[in-house]
Parts: sequence; C-alpha cells; structure tokens
Amino acid sequence: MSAGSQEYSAKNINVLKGLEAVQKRPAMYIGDIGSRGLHHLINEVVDNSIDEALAGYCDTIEVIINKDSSVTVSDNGRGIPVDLHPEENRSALEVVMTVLHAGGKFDKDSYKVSGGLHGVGVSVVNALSEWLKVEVKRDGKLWFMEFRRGAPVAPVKSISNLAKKETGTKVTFFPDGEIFKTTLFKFDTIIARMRELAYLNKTITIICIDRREEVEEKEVFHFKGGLVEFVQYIDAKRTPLHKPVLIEGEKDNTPIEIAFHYNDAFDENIFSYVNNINTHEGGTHLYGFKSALTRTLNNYATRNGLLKNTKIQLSGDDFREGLTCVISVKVMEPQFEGQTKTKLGNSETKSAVETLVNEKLAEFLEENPAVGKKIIEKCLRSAEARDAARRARDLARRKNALDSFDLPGKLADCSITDPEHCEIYIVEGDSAGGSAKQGRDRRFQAILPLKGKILNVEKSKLHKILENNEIKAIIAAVGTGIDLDFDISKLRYGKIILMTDADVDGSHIRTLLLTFLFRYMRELIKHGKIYIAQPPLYRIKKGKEEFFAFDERERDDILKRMKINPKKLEALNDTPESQELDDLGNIKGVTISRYKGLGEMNPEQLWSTTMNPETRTLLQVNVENEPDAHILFETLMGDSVEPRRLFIEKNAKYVRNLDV
Ligand code: 0RA
Repeated sequence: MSAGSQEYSAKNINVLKGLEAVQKRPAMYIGDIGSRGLHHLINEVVDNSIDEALAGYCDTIEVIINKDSSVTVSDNGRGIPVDLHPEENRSALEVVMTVLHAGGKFDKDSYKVSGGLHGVGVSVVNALSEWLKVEVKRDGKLWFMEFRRGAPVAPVKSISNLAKKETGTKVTFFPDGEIFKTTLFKFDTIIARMRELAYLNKTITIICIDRREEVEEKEVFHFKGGLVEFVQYIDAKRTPLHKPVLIEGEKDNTPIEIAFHYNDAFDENIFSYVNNINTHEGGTHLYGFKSALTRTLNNYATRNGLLKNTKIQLSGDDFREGLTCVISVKVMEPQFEGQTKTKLGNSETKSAVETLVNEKLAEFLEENPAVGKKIIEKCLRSAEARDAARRARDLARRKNALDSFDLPGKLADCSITDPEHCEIYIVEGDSAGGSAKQGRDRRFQAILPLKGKILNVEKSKLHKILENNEIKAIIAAVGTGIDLDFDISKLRYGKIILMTDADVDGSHIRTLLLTFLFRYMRELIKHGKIYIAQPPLYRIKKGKEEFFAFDERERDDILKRMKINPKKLEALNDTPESQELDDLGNIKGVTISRYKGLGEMNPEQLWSTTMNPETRTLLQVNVENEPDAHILFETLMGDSVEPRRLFIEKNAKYVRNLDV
C-alpha cells in the first residue's frame, strides 16, 4: 500500500469498524466460510444487479471467473452513484462499498425485493475480499475505485470519458484466503445458480464465463418463457401430460408467478421461491398454492361430473402426484422462519397466492376443458394407487415390518440411545458388514449391512418399494418413517453414514441409496444428517509401518516420503492385486495393496481408517441446488443407461467432491 492510500484509509477508521465485525465473524453474514459462503459472495453482488434489473434499468449481467481466479460481476444498470454523499463527505460509491446495508438507502422508492437470505449488501463482499475494484460508467465517464480488505486505497476518480452514452457497474474481487477455507470457485455451482436466476427473471440475460483454462467456457442464459421453461427444464427427462399452466398476477402488492404441469411419474416436486431465494422449507406461499389447487380442482371435477365413477375421496396429496411446479413470489418485507431460515412466514402472502390461484386456475380450466379432464383423470389414478399403497402399508404394518420397534434382525445396534450421539453405518455387503461390526465402537455406532443392490425407487411405485427388504430394513432402523409419514423427531441416529466400496458397483449402490433418501426422506439430507464414508484405496506397508491413502495422489505423496519414485509404480495403477515390487531395487520391501472392497480390510483397519471419528474423513451430503438435484437423480435413475454410466464413472473417481 502506498503512503497516500494509508493516509486515505486512516480517515476512514470509524467506518471500517462495521466491516471489521464482518471480518471477525464472517459466518454470521454469509452463512459459512467454506465453499458455500465463498460462492455466496458472487450471489451477493449479482443480487444487486438483479435489483437494478427488477427496477427496470438493466437487462444483462455477466459473471466471469478470471485467469487469476478473481471474479468479475458486471451489469448495464444505472451504475452506483459516484457523487459526494452530503452527510458522509465522501462518494456514494464509497458508502455503498464500506457501510453495512448502505446499498438500499439511496434508492428507497425503487422496487427492491432481491438481496436475499442474508441480504447483506456488497460491503460484506468488500470486507471479505483481499482486494476489490469497482468500475462505474455514469455521467459520461468511467469511474474507478479500489479497496484492500475493505479499506479504500484512494477516493473514486474518473479515468476516462465514455464515447457512448453508457451506464453500468463492474465489480471485480479476490476473496480473502485468510478468511475462507477455500478460494476455489466452481463454475458448475455458479452456472447452476445463474441458470436458476435467469429462469426466475425472464427479462434478464446472464452470461457466465470461466477463463481459468486455456479454452474458456461460456454459458448464456436467457429464457423468455420464464417459469414455463423452468418447469420444462426440470422435467426434461419425463413425459408431461400437457403444456404447463401459467398463473401470473399481482395481489396485495405481491407479484406472483406460478407454472406447473403434471407428468407420468408419481412424486410431487414443488420448488418455491421468495425474492429469488429457494424456500426449501416452504411456508405461506406454498400453503396458499396447495390449498387453492385442491379446492379449485375439486370444484371443477365435481361440477363437471368427473368423479361420478369413483368411490374414493380425493385428498390434497392426490392432486399433487406427478405435479412439477415452480412458485415465485416477490415480498417486500419477507419474514423467514424455520431451521434454515428458508420458510416464508408472512401470513398475507398465503391469502394473496390462494386468491390469485383460485381465480386464475378456475378460468384456465373453463377455457381448456381437455387439459382439465386429463389432470382430473391423473389425480383419480393417483388416488386409486394411493389407496392400494395404503392397504399395502397397513398390511406391512400389521406384519410389523415397518414398525420402528421391530428393528431388522441384521442391524447391530449401539448401546447409547440418545440419537444425537449415535450413528449408523449402512454398509454394502455382508462381509464388510461383518468387519464393521467387529471394528466399531459399539457404544455409539450401529451397523446395518445390505445385501446386494437396493431397489431403484425412481422406477417403482410406493407399494412396491415397501415390499423391498433392504429398504424396509433402512426405514425401520432410521426410525423416521418416509414420505408423508416422515417425522424427524423420531430419528434414531444423528449421523447416517453410507459406506460402499470404492468401485463402480459401490458408486451405483451409493447412488441408489441417495436416490431413495432424496425422494422419500429428503429432510434428512436438508438437515445434514447424511454422510458418505471414505474408505482408503491403498495400503502401503514398509516393515512394521502401515500407511493408508485415499487416492493416487496421496499414495504417491507417501511413497515420495519413503524416497520411492512413484513413476516406477505406474504399472501398478491398473493392477488391483497386492504386489511386492522387488525387481526394481529401490522399492524392495514395500508392499502396496489396492483394496478391491471394504471386505478386504480387517476390522482394525476399517476402524482406524474409516470409522474412528478422530481419524476418518466423512463427506456430508448436501443439496446445492434443489431443482438440479432432482434432474440429476432423474438422469441417474431414469430409463436411459448412458448418462448413468457416465456419471458413475466420473463420480467413482471424484467422489471426494460429492454434492448433489
Ligand atoms: C445505489 C443507488 C442506485 C443504484 C445502485 C446503488 C446500484 C448498485 C449496484 C450494485 C451492482 N450493480 C448496481 N447497480 C446500481 C440508484 C442510482 C440512480 O438513482 O441513478
């Protein structure tokens, strides 16, 4: 930093107190300091550009990962004002960048609804960046200002005149490596969010570019069909029964947009958003929609004599089987509740959504009787299937198979009963299950061995699923029940750990398990209860010393420490058997084994590498983007084989980065 800039930031000591609070407790402002929080920085800047767009001043946003791994977010909005702020005696730009929550203060009248879950403003991004540079095009000039860890390097200055009458804001930042655990941006994570934003805001074009590799990657998102296209994207792998129904309008100053269709599957997929944030836990907007859907469809069916031939009473759930729906509302002062603050609490929103849907859906059905008939027929089929499933479930209950008191015979339970301190390993195969049972700490670790592959739930109906022994064992052991009966308060373990072999079959079994959990016990994933065990792939033995490695790189690091050139072992990469390499002089006496499966490890090895909480690595499964996770499982477990094969191959190799 130059002398001049030090002088400049010295004057701003007071102001920077606010940013220091952010630097001291970053998680309070952005959720966490891992990958999720890191990507939140981008979202925070983009949210400001989205606000400009919603106010009607901007239609294009660009997000670039630069060669040096910094990120640039630019828009063609009005540009952050650069004129002197009357009370603060410095530029408005500087205030926006250094004062918490300052962004909105300049522009009270604008329709500002974005700015999210944390909604903390760009000053937080500034506080958490090693450096940040802003360029503003405004008043015929290009303005520039630079910051280091939140502190201004110099006042804003104009650096050139603009040839054209342009406006806009460009923010480039490099996250602070002393604050974040990782500063590696993932392009896939960025595109997933930008695609979602483009579907939710149909007037905006979002361009994403990754310049880190030799050949740049680029994605452009613009969907003039908005939510209608979103629903079609979500269900691209399914067969819809009709073109999506679009409900659009404003009630009580609440803009509401809903699109839905029914498909040939049986599950309900409603994705709800408030101010562009996915409300995972739902809330009042969702209640309003569900209640209006049930009521309007019921009225329509009754009035048109479509229920004459059935004795079954249609329930709300019957109207949501095979339903894929996106709900997006804009709420001026949203109240978020729930465990993860993603549940809308505003009661006025329920009636706004309910009234609009009642009105518009009834209108739609009158004008499109053919679609109306198809929907009601589908709901009737669902009701009949549900009736059959209910009977199957009752039968199963009577046989006690699903009763959580009747734990499966092959479950080796733990002795502690406080769920928070217990964990269960769901293990592939009886032999690995045997090792795990011997190796575990039986006080708090339970083992449930599974035989072979579990059923692919993506292709089966609920009553078939409930006939599957492996699935029944999982349901009974976990204790929460599934689907509509799910109750997290009955959870028997604080951690549910999937332990499968590190090969293609193991990946397949893990994917089948995750599919089941995502479809029928999704709350467990959302509450962070599901983990994936990381058994080692290699054992390296030298005399009495024993080392374990989770991948090739780690194995090579260990070999290098033994002064062995890993290059000489290249031939071994594809050789699964354990080998003594004594023909090459310098690696004599070292045995390297590649584990084919968990079953090859003895109980002590399994404990020390994979089960001991002090030494093991667990991957927590989380849903990065809910609609995309839905598509992923559909792709993986649906009818086409090729995408599944590709994913499993890729994932078998990169399982340490697993995010669904
Ligand atoms: C304060 C006031 C105005 C616009 C903005 C901030 C603004 C902030 C960001 C952040 C990224 N892009 C942005 N674009 C605009 C209103 C300015 C006016 O009234 O002209």
